[in-house]
Amino acid sequence: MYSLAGKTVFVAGHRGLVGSALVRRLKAEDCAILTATRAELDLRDQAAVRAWMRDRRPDAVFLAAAKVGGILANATYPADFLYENLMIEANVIEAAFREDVGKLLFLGSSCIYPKFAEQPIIEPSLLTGSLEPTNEWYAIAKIAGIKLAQAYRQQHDRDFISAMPTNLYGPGDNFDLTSSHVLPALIRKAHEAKCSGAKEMVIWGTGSPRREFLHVDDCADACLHLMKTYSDDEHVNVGSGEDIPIYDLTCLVCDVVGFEGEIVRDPTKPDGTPRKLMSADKLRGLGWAPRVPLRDGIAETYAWFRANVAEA
Ligand code: GFB
Repeated sequence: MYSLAGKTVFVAGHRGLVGSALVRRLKAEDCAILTATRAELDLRDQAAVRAWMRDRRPDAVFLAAAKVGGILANATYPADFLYENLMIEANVIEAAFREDVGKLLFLGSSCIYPKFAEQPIIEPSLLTGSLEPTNEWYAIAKIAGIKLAQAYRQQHDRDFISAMPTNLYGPGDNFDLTSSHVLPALIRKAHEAKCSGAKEMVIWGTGSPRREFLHVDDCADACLHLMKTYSDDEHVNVGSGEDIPIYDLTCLVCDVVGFEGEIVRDPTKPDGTPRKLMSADKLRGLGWAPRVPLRDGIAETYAWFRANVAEA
C-alpha cells in the first residue's frame, strides 16, 4: 500500500480531461496538490522540468499531460503527436527519477495495442502485432512511456507504474469538431442539429467500429486505486469492460440530447481500428470496478456541454 496522506502530489496536465478529473478526485485525499500551467512550465523543455521538480520536490506524480486528439487530429499531425508526447514523458519521468519521487503513475492509451489484437485485449498483447496507422505515432510515444517507467523500475528500483485507459469522456472534454474524440463530437453535432432544426447529422466513417468508453471520473478513481495498491512492471488496462458500435453510440447520444433526425455516415472519413475492447480482468482482480453507466455519463457530459460550451 502506498499512502497519499500528507504527501505532495504533482498532477502533470491538470487542465486536461484526465488531469482535471484527477485534481477533483485528489481533493478527497489528505494530500497537497501541485499543478503548473503551460505558461509556468513547458513540459517539453527538459531544463525547465528538471528545475521545476528540483524546486517543488513532489512525493508522487500523476503523469496525465499529453498531446491528445481524436482520429483525424492523430492522422493529421503525426510529428506533433510523436515528438511532444515523447518529450513530455521523457522529461517528467527522468526528472522524477532525479528528484527521488516516491511513486509515479504514467497514463497511456488503449491504442498501444496491435490493430487486430485478440479481444478483449489483455495486457501481454503489447508489441505482438502492427499498430493502427491513424494513431501509430501517438501509440509509439505511449509505448515508449510504458517502457521508460519499466526501465527506471528495473535499473533504478523506482516505483513507476503505468495505466492504460480506454476512450475517455466527461466534463471538460474537447468539443472542437476537428480535433475531438467521437463522444464529445457526437454530443455537439446532435445538439447543434436539434437546435437548428436540421433533418440529419453526419458521423464519420461507417459507424461499425466498436469502442469502449469510460467516464473520466471513473478513470481518475482507478488511477488513485492503482497508485495506492499496485506496484509492478506491467501496465494495467483501465476500462469499463464493455464496448458499443459507433452507430449505436450515436443513437444513444441522439436519444439523450433529443435529436430525432436521420444519422448519415461519411465514409470518406477514417474508421480507425475496428475494435479495441480491453480486458478489465486485471484491474477487477486488484479490487476496482467502474461506477458510471454510459447513458448517465453522456447525460452528465451533455449538461456540462450546455452549461459551459454551448452557452458560451
Ligand atoms: O474517438 P475517435 O476520434 O478516435 O473516433 P479512435 C472513434 C470512432 O468514431 C472512429 C468515429 O471510427 C471515428 O471514425 N466517429 C464518427 C467520429 N463520427 C465522429 C466524429 O464526429 N468525430 C470523431 N472524432 N470520430 C483515438 C486515437 O482513436 O482514440 C488516439 O486516435 C487515442 O490515439 C484515442 O488512442 C483514445 O478511438 O479511433
